[in-house]
Amino acid sequence: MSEQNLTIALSKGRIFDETLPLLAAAGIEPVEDPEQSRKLIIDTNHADIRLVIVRASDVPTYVRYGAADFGIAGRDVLIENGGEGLYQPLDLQIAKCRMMVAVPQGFDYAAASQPGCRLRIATKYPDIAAEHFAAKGVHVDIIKLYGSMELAPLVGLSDAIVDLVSTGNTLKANRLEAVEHICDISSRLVVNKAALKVKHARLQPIIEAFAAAIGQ
Ligand code: PRT
Ligand code: MG
Repeated sequence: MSEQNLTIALSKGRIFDETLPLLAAAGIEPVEDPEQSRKLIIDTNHADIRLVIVRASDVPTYVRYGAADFGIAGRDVLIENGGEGLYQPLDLQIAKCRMMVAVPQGFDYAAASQPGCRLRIATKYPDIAAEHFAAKGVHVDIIKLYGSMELAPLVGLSDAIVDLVSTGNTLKANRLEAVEHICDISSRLVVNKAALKVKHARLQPIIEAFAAAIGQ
């Protein structure tokens, strides 16, 4: 009986907000708003479906180990922290943004990023950054940060940053400009592979409702 309960891993904020309409399309409604509650386990209108609220970058871990049956994670997190071992049936087209290189306004990035040049890059995404610059033949010293990347070039920690940009307001407020597009990012449905088999009858209608809600 109990193995037919469902646990869904979500992060607070934009992913939670943009997931609500998809959950609603599958008939699932959280009984509490995680922004208002300190609870990390949120019940839903179904006695056997619950949400667990975790850090965005921890969603794949909860799902991989089966602590959650499925979750929603940004492509940035899946590339950088690993989507291996997870079934990824749908790109949900939510929490969309772009992975960009940004520099202080006026910095001559074209000259500084010629093949053979060396740049200091601050980022939360060292693997994505390393791969991008390796493909350009630019040498990089990568400085791993956990947040507020925009500060690094302003105080001389790095020449440039690799970070997510959506409106561009954060860059603008810090007198930075995006100079290169690395890739588009959106969030994906990630499902535990064992759960997909054992709980197929429960999971399949939810996956189908999500797909229908995004027009796929
Ligand atoms: O915040 P926390 O450190 O807990 O974790 P997180 O930043 O990984 O989580 P969260 O909830 O902020 O983001 C979850 C997911 O949303 C990310 O993994 C991305 O896939 C996606 N997403 C979409 C974004 C953005 N847009 C975004 N704009 N994640 C972060 N940002 C940040 C960006 O890093 C920058 O600091 O917002 C700032 C830029 O925004 P604009 O609108 O000023 O350009
Ligand atoms: Mg954040």
